[in-house]
Formats: sequence, structure tokens, C-alpha cells
Amino acid sequence: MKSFEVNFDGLVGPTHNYGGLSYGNVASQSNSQQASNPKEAALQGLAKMKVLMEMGFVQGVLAPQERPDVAALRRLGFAGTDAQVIEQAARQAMPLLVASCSASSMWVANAGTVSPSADTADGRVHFTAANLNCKYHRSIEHPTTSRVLGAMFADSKHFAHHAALPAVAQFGDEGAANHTRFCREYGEAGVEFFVFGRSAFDTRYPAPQKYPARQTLEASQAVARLHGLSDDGVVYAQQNPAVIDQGVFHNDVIAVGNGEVLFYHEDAFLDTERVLAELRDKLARCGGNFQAVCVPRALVTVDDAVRSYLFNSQLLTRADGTMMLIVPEECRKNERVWQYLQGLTAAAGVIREVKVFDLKQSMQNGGGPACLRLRVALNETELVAVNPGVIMTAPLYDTLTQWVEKHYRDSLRESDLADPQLLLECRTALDELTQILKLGAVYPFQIN
Ligand code: SUG
Repeated sequence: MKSFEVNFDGLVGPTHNYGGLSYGNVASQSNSQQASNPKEAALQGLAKMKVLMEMGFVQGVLAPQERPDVAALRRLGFAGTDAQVIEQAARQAMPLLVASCSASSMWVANAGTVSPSADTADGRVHFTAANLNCKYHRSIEHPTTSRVLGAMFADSKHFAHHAALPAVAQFGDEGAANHTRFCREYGEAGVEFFVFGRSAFDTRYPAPQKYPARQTLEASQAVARLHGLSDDGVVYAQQNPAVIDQGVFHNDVIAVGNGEVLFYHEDAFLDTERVLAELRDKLARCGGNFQAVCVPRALVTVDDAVRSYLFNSQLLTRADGTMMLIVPEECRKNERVWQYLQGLTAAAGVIREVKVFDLKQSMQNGGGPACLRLRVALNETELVAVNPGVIMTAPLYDTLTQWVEKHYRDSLRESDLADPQLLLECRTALDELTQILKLGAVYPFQIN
């Protein structure tokens, strides 16, 4: 049976703004308070989806969330009408209003962890929504994420959904940003690679000194258990705490994998030799031939990686079996990175092509091409069972582009977030979107 890696990209929401909310994420911190352009952000994301679809990849779309999250503000003690809740929050606790307005659900690599049916004990595709509990503005995403994923992958014969892990730091879970799957074919059993930043219960693992390690070993292990993965099909690795302290807040900022290939920076992991050997071994047992492409620090520094997002690229398999990297424009602007990429493709190894996209609006908050997509490996039968409304087509692209043009602002500053009109604009847009994508009622304003 044929199988596919389907990329579901997060559609940027109407409140995309630069809130400076993510300590440890260099771009989010340094672009705080700048004016954003939500319309441009959404169109940049849609353009990437369209190009990949036109290249023959199956492309999907994941809906944004209702913001400001008035219900979250009510839980923090603000009361009255929705407009009064927003006005009070703006007056008394602006940082809470900013957090409740974040469009951060666009980075769907953090929506959850997905295990394909070939890896799981019950032969279904398993999803665990990420609790994202390291940052308040992200911790409020998972209930809606679960409803949206449930509406996209509704058939319980093929799809199993797990609620987010307990929302405490010990089970900090950032979803697929710290999870990679290696395999020979997408439809065959593979090896799931979980990268964690620290252990919550075992003091033998070192932790970063400056920035938070968002993912714990215990969270990764819980997800592997929930999904029914076998010990032979799982490898755990600790992220190098020194790179977290340099701004590598997720593993997908320093490594990316696909098929039999891991593309990673020399400083990405602790105990790298053991990790690579285990990956090689376990993939061999699935009939695969593991290939590691290491980027040496002498050519590209960790700082270059953080600024250019070289590793936050999408590594995609082309029809001839070789691979292509989808990188952000910032890679072309960094001389060392660009030179490295020229050398990489000229060497005619497994990675043969580099394609550049302008995703500046998202990049300024620390979200590159890989952050914007959630990968779901599906066989033909499973693909047919996915809600067809969320699979990208040329007409859907046109409809979504018109929808963005109609509903999105082209400038948003912190002071604009206090405008209750923004909530109404967002709800009007999302109500229409749920009809376009055939999601049914998934937002709090639609179900309460
Ligand atoms: O969680 N930025 C996101 C970026 C997520 C990137 N995702 C992956 N690497 N997979 C984060 O730090 C910034 C929001 C702000 O500051 O307005 C933010 O949430």
C-alpha cells in the first residue's frame, strides 16, 4: 500500500503579533513590541503550502485559534462582558492580555506528537496534544488543538487521540518539535527519536544554566507509552544543555530528520556517538540504512544556526528518493550558512536541492518552516479517512487567500490588542473558516 508524509501547516491567526513572550527564544525576545503584519504572515505561510502542493507533496492545513482567549482571562479573574474582560485586562495586566492574544498556535510542530500506525501497538495513528506548559501563552492552546485534531482525524478506527500530559513542569511537552521519525518507507515500522532537554526526576542528567529546557525525558517516555511504541522502536537523546543556553529552545532548531536521514549540528546532542549508534542499530532492524549528515561547528556555529534557522528546515523526499531542504530566507542572508548549503548540494549526497521561502513574519517570533508544520505519516486508507476539507488544493488555496485578504489586518501593535473589535473580527473570520475547512464547531465561542 502507498504511504505518505503529509505536512499539515498551521494557518497564521488574525492576531499574529510580537509579544516578546518566549524567554529563551532569541527572535521572540529581540523583536518584542515591533508592529506585526498578520495578513502578510498568513499569506507567506499559504504561499509555502501552495508551492509544496504544486511540487506533488500532500499538503494539509491546521486552523488557528480564537484569540484573545477571553475564557482564559476569565479564569484569571477578569469578569463582565467580553469587551469588559479585555478592557480590564488591558488596564490592569497588559502582559496577560498580550499572552491571551498570541497567535502562537501557528507553530503546529508544537501542537502534538504523532506516531504512525506502523509503529503503534494497536495499528492506529496516535496523537498526543502537547501541554506546552513552559510558557503561559502556549499552555492555553491544547484544549482547542485537541478539538481541531479530533475534527481533522475523526475516524476512531484509524486515529487515536490522547489528551495533553499533566500540565506541570515535570511533564513539559513541546510535541513534534522534539520528535523525529526514521523509517525506510513511511508505511513501514520505523524508529521514533525523542529529544529531551532535562529530566524531572533523575538528577544525573545535566540541565541548562540560563534558559529553560522545555521538554522532559519523563514527558517523552509518557508519550511513547501512550502511543504503544515498542522499546525497539524508540531512541531517547538528551539535547546538549549548552545549546539550549544559546537559544536552541527546541530540538528542531538544531536537527531535522526524515526517512533514513538525520541532518544535525555537531553540538546538538549529548553522547552523540551512542545516540547515532542506537539509531543506526534500531533502524537496521526495520530494514533501514541510517544516514547521519553532521554540520561541523567549524563551518556553521550554533549562533549561525539560531540566527539562520538552517535546521528548522523541512527535509523532504523527492520522487527520485533524494532529498530537498526547505529553508527560510535568513539562510541565504547568512554567508557561512549559504556557503555550507552550496557545498552540501554540490557534493551530490542525499540532500540535492535547497528551496528558499520568505517567512519573515513568523521567523521574527522564532518560527521557521519546520515549526509551521505537523507531519503525519499516513497510508492510503488513512489518508482517505482524513477530513478532506483540510487537504490543500488549488481552489482551497484561493479560498483561503481571499479569506485572509478579507479578514486580516496588515498591522498590529500591542495597543491594538486592547480593542474589543479585534475579538469580533477574529470570531467572524474563524466562524467562516470552520465552514471552509468543514471542521464543525471547534472554538469556545462556537460551543459555549
Ligand atoms: O514557542 N514563539 C514560539 C516559536 C515556536 C517555534 N516552534 C518550533 N521550534 N517548533 C515559541 O517560543 C513567540 C510569541 C511572541 O513572543 O509573541 C513564540 O511563542
